[in-house]
Amino acid sequence: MEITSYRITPIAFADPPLRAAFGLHAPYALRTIIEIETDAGITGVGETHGGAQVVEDLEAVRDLVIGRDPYQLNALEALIWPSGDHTARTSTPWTGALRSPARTFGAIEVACLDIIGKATGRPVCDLLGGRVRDQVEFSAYLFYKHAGAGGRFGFDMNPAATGGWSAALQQEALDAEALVVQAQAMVAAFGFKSLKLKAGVLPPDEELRTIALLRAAFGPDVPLRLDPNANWSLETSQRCARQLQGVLEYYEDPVDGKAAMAQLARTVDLPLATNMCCVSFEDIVETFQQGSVQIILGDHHFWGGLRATVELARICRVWGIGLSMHSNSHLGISLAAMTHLAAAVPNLTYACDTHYPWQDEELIVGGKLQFQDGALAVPTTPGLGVEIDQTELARMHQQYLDCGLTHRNDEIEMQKIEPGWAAIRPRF
Ligand code: GKR
Ligand code: MG
Repeated sequence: MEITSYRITPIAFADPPLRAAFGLHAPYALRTIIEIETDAGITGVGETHGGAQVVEDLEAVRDLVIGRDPYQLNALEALIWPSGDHTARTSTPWTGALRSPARTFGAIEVACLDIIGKATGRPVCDLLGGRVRDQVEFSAYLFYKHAGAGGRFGFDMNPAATGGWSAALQQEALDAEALVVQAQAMVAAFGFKSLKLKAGVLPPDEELRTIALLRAAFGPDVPLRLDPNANWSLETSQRCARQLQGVLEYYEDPVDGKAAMAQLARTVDLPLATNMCCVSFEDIVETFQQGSVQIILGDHHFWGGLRATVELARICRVWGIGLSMHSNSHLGISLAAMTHLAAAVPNLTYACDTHYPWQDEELIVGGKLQFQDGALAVPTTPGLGVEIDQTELARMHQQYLDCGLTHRNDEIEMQKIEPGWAAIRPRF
């Protein structure tokens, strides 16, 4: 089989004004869609991070992809990997310094696995060794936020006119009480059984109060996670840990960097997790030797694809490190890939992160994937099990062109509502 066409389409979709350590989400989130066609008439799809640099990286390997056999992933990886600068890392504040060839190859690999699955009549999880579970559990991802749901019309909608999750999607949530209302709406709509709070936004005591109210509202059987995205000093992290001990399932990236996380690990009795200080295979030795974390949030979008993340899982298993899954704003192609991956990794025992409930738009045929009791059923159809609605893809591409955003910059967005705001870390 031979790859005959390679299409890269940048898209934008409405994203609510969510807050994190880095500032404020823009009214649109950016992603990139990959479509690979073969001479067998089979097309595979993939989804990855968005923006001009991502598109440029994917376009740079066009000649390496065209004419290749999609089954020969090792050869393709060996070609793509050295094509990028090995020492230069693409740095995003929310995930740390990433290897851009890993991201580029990962996106192409997913599309190739979709092709192989369709050609062999097998779901992608079967190509990763087969499912160990039929349902993949996801966690509620809670954000402090401003009013509105993003996009052009988000700020004009009236929350009182809609109900349930649609209202919560619009509603401001800038204190502990409002966050609990958001959590209740999300759990009622999607059935999630664990909760993650995006922290590093409000003064730490308010975030601790939020955790206390969540615990009171949901009880001790609902695991809670807290992620300040390295916006707390070591002292703040230690002080807060004393109150979070016995309450959190894990404490995600309170401080910045492997060394500070290791120092924290020595003084607190809470499992530490990361998607910031260990984001590539090159980080593993130092992270594990220093004892910086007990859990890694894997993500096939930057670890180098689905197969690479399966390899990461085995390394974690050998070292006794737990595995969870990271997410950024994304649509259904990514969610389908995450679900196949989670289905095939025995030691992915934590409910996966997903931003998906925050996205109202979708470009897969049939509309949004549906959670049942906080979980997604692992697809049984060939490939990823999702197809692109070309009309929606074209619309979201136009939205990308019209919105004028070429990369995510939460600091600039924050300055629009708070002039002079700077993304200083640690803030607290
Ligand atoms: O979307 O603001 C956000 C999150 O903070 C995201 O950028 C992070 O990558 O979800 C993330 C995390 O650190 O877990
Ligand atoms: Mg995180």
